[in-house]
Amino acid sequence: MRSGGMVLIVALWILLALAGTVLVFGRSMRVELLVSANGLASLKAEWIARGALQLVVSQVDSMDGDSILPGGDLTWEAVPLGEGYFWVISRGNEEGSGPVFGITDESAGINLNSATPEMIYMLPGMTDELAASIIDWRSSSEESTPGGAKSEYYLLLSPPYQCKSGPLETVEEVLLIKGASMDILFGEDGNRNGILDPNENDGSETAPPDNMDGILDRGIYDFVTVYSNHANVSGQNEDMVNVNGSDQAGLRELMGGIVDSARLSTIMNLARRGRPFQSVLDFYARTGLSMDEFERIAPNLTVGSRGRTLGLVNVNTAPREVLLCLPGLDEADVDTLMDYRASMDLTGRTNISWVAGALPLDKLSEAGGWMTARSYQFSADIVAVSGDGKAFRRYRAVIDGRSSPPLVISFQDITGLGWPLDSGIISNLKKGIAPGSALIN
Ligand SMILES: [Ca+2]
Ligand SMILES: [Ca+2]
Ligand SMILES: [Ca+2]
Repeated sequence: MRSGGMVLIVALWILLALAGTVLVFGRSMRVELLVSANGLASLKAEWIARGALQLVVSQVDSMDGDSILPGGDLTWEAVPLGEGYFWVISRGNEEGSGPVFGITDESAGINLNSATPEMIYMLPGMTDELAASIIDWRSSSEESTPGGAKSEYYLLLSPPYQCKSGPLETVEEVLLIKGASMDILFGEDGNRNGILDPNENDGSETAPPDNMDGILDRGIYDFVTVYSNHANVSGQNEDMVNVNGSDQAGLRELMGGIVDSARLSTIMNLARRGRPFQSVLDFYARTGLSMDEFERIAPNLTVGSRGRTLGLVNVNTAPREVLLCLPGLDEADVDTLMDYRASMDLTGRTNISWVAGALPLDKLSEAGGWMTARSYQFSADIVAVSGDGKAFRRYRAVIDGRSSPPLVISFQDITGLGWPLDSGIISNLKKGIAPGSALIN
C-alpha cells in the first residue's frame, strides 16, 4: 500500500514537472494548451484508478474468505467516478465471450511457489524444461534438477544474473527463468485482456505472433499465481477442531451433537486409526461420514499443522485448466466437479463439503490437500479513463485480505500495453458520449 502510494506520488510529480516544462518551452500557444490539457486528463485518469483501487480494497475487506461476489448491485464495468470512468477486467472469462468484469481470485490459480513439478507440468503449453527450471529458480538448493538450471546457467547469459533461489514475487518473473518465453507466459493475448484483438489473429503481421485460427490461445498467465496464501488467517472460526490432535474431546463433542452414541464410537474409532489426515476431505473419505454429517461439521474442522497453507486452489473459482493440474484428477473427475459446481449457488459457499459429493473417495484423499473453498488474495486489473477520453491508465493491483484493512501487495502500471477495451469507448468519450453506465452501491 505504502509503496503503491509512493509510486503514485512520484508519477504525479513527474506529470506536474512535464506539464511545467512544456509551459516554459512550448513552441506555440496551441501545443502548450494541448499538452497541458492532456496532462490534466492523465492526472484525472490516475486519480480515478486510485479511487477504483480503494473500492476494490473495501470490497476485499468485506469478503472474509468468500471468493464469490454477491450478485446484484455491484458491477465493475464503466463505473462513473470523479470526472471519468473505470473498469475492472477479470481473468475469469470463457473463450470468445468478450471481456468479463470483476476482481480475480488468486486462489483460482496454481501457485508457482508451492506447486509440485508434476502440477506445474500439467499447465497448458508448459514444457519439461520450464517446469524443472521454475522448481530450481525458487529452490534454495545448490543443485539443479534434470532439465533445470541454477546460477551456473544464468551467469553465462548477457547480461548475467544469479538464480533467485527463493520464491517468485511476481508472475512476470517467470520470464527470467530458463525455458520461458512470452509465448508460454501470455500466449496470443499480448495485451492481457482475455479477448482476441485484431493483432492477435493476424499471424506475424503485427506482434504478438499468433496462429490466425480465430481463437485466443492462452498462456499460463491466466492460470497461475504467486500470491495465494492461507497462512495466519485471522477471523477464522475460533473453536476449530483439529482432527489430527492428540486430544479428541473436541471432535467427540462436535460429532456427538449430530449422531447417536453407537455411530459416534464407530466414527471416533475410524478417526483414531486413520490419523494423520492430510485434509478435511481426506478425513471425510476415510471416516465414512455421510455427506450430511460432513456438511454440518466441515467448517469447524482443521488438520492442524498437516494442512498446506501456500497455494491452495479454490474449487469454487478455479478454471478447468487449473483443476486438471491437481494430483490424481483426470478429465472425467474435473468434468464431474465442474458439473456439480455449475448446478450450485456458490455465493457464500465457503464450506468445502460439496466437493465430497463430486469425487471418488480415493481422489478426495489425494487431491483434497490442495483444495480450499476460501480465498484471501485477489487481483484487480483496473482501467481508468478521463471523461473526455484524452487519457487512460491501467494498473494491476494485488490485494491481500488476511488483515483488515487489506494490504495492497502489488500495484503495477500496465498502461503501456495499450487501451484494452473497445476502441469505440474512447472515440465516443471524445464526442461527449458516455459509455454504457453502471452505478456502484
Ligand atoms: Ca487480447
Ligand atoms: Ca499477430
Ligand atoms: Ca489463435
